[in-house]
Amino acid sequence: MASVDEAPAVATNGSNGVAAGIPVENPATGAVIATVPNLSAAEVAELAAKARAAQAGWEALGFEGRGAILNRAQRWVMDHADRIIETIVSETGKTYEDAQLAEIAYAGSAFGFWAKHAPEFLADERVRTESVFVKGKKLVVRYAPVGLVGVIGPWNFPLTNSFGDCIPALAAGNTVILKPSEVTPLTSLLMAEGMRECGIPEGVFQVATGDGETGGALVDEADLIMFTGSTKTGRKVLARAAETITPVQLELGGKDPMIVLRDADLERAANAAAYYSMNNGGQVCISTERVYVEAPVYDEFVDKVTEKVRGLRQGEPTGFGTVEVGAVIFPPQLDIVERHVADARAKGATVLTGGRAREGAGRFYEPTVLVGVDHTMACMTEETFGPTLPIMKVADAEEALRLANDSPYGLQASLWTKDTARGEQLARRVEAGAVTVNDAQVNYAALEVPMGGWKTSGLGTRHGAGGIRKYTKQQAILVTKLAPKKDPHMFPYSARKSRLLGRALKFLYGRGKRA
Ligand code: TXE
Repeated sequence: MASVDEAPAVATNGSNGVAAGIPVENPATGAVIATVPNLSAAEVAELAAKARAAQAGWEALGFEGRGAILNRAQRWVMDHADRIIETIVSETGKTYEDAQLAEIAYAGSAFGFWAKHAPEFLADERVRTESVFVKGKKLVVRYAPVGLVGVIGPWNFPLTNSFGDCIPALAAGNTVILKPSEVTPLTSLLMAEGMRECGIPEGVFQVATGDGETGGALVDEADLIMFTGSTKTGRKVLARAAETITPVQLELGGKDPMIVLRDADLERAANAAAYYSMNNGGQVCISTERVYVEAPVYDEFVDKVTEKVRGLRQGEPTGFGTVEVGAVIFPPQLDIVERHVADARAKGATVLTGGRAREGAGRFYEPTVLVGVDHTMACMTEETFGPTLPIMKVADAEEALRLANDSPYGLQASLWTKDTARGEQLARRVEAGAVTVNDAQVNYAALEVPMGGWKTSGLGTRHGAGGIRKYTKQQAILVTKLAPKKDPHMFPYSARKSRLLGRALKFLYGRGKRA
């Protein structure tokens, strides 16, 4: 298990002396706050051996035994919420509110949800077959844990997106190695401490701090990989997993469109546009990244949004209520945001507010509203993942839908209209894994419904029954109790038996009605 050296930061060698440590920075101040080991492939293999040794015992605890530990962890998160929030804020520079609402609330609810629903989602299923050849036999489908799950996480939500995916994997009876982003490893290490305090057996949950190579080594060791991050790295993970035929689940980038129709509640839509594009500094996989507004309400909507975004406070978060928009977590992300805004400006877009990096300590980009944009601009087609909101005027809903679907991504989308029945119909024409009407992002809190991307936004889903079954192998069990010494289809073959079977098949399926 990796551990953390608190500041003063010094290079920390992995136990094999293979790789140097990774400094962890507070993006809101620029200060280095800790250094964590950069685990080598050999060290990841050691963790994997420990995990494999622990798996059978963990599985044998059953849903009840595992659920008891997960429920204890739920209480632990609530009891230590302040410390967890401080840790998240220190390594991300996000606001206290972003850490509380999107991370503490999520972890709290997820521990309870999976402890409660794992037994139901993974219960043995008795199956009745339509096949006359198998009638009378007992058929059972069961869900067995895959064994060792490797979770590779990003930096935008160190608790929700990295640790959150470990919870259902553990509930299903797997052991887990979490490879957090090298940018934000401290929250995962804190959660490992919490899980130990809650009585999780040695080796069941481990954290492998390190960079992309550590992640690659985990792909080689695990029985299944749950990856959240960029589409580019997701492709690399898939390719590497192909070497060992390891299944991979991917939650990748997005370019979520917001479609504002002429009959929308403009005040609510404008508040939502400001919030869902700027919360977490716009570093949300399901952030509102582009807006299409029907011409008759375009000017009013733009005015409202611009006024709201202009009023947002930004800077180092020092407590609840201090700022609305925090730091840019990942250093190269600032370059991407700057490139998208510069590209838009060069092609004729107008910046109504923001439009530059903030000067002074820390890494910040001003909350930005862009208009006069179109699909020749990167800000409308590539994931920006920053506090920017490009707004485009469209003639009607048809044009908005066409442009919304003109993207390699398909994670989420939102539609804004008072005619909710029409909104629901239009939602079905959007190519995205989730579509919200008069809302955005909050579907993530409904752990009952699947969350996952279409197109290049991902493979598989989290949440819902599928969100835990993906961590299992299905096994079909057939049991024959009463049977003759020999079934009619067994050897020897005879022309008479085959003629009879032919007639029986014609009777059964000849008119297509019994299919
Ligand atoms: O992600 P990476 P980055 C998007 C966002 C951002 C971009 C890049 O657009 O600009 O991704 O972010 C590990 N084998 N999102 O560079 O590289 C890495 O160490 C195995 C969307 O941080 O995908 C980290 O733990 N693992 C997103 C994790 O992969 C490897 C959230 C993610 O890193 C690896 C964050 C390799 N070869 C960014 N290389 C979302 N969907 O929410 C790196 N890693």
